[in-house]
Amino acid sequence: MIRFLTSGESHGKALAAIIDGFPSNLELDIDYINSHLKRRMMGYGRGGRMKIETDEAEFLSGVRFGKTLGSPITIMIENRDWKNWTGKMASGKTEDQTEVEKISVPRPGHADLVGTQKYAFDDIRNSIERSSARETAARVAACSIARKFLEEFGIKVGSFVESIGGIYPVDSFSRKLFENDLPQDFDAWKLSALSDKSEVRVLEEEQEEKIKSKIQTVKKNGDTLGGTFYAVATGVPQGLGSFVHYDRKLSAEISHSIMSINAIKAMEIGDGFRSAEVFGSEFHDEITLQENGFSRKTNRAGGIEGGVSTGLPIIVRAAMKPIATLMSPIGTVDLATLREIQARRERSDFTAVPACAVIAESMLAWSIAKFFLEKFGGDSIQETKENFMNFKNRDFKRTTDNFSR
Ligand code: EPS
Repeated sequence: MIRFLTSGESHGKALAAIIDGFPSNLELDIDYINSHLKRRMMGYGRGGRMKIETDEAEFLSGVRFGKTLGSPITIMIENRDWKNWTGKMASGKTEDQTEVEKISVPRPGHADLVGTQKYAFDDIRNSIERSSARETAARVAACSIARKFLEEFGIKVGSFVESIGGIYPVDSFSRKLFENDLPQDFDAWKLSALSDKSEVRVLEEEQEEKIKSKIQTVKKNGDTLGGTFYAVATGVPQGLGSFVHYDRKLSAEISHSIMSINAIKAMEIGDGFRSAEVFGSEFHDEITLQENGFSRKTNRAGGIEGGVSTGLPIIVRAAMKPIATLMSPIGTVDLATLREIQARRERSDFTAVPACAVIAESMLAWSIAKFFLEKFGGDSIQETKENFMNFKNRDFKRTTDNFSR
């Protein structure tokens, strides 16, 4: 079983991740991880922090001469902003601690108040630091290993932004995904390559311009925007996950991963919400026979039936709420004076939907890798490959042999 933990505060010295359970001999270099960290930092509408950070990962353990050892992998990412925060984020009992201004005004929509109530803090800064989406840099680094692992089996993960601030594309690409109306050579990387070209990671130029101008207005007004995006995985074999238990359903595993991302308020798999409105005959994907296996005419199920992958692309859509830090703040209560006042202003992003889509790709890769390794196992990548090929070569025959014709 693979697992990972992250640690680190937003303005602390560094972020770290410990990743455990990947087989040995997986080729892994730091540039690969850094390339995904870079994608997470992009996006029109980010705040001043992104000018300070140029995230670079470093291996502290688990990798030797460019290959995994099978032992826990530790990755560290330094916070370049730390040098500006050493006093305010000191771990020792420093004498000037009393001079550090304590925050007593919680921002609505952030973890400020709930965190302060929960952990009995006397300074909201203590909540802000770990609840910040800065933590997702460590996740993207950790999940890059899952991504690289999946690549070995032809599984590709990508994403695109569907909307920001309610501005949707004219031509919905998601319909093409659901109707299986895709070019023969379609894969998730091609989708990401297209969206990565856009500063807001959308697929339409005209939509990009409209979104950028809305972000500019929002900046002027001291407001923020959320949005929706898709994360897609192609090349996933049939048979990952199971219907036998709630925690073995691939859909449940993926939902957990996506809903764990900061500021995500909703998600669906395939054409999930629309499924509630249409006839069964309009929704369910007809089964077809292909040369060496089964397929589906359409993919409204988003690649998962009964908690098990069907072999078609896995399609996830999620909604991110607007950033909770507002330059034109809304009402809150000062915990020190118990007066109702306006929330604090704090440096932040105006929108982070493009980055969030990259984080969702990463978490999707993690969930798929987790269930893939559960099915195929292996202590070394060679062993995993043997197990996988054995399954793949016999997949169709195994099913059909059981039926007499
Ligand atoms: C964040 C606030 C901003 C963001 C940060 C998430 O940081 P700061 O408070 O330092 O200006 O830039 O995101 C990142 C640092 C990052 O790497 O994504 C928040 O409050 O969640």
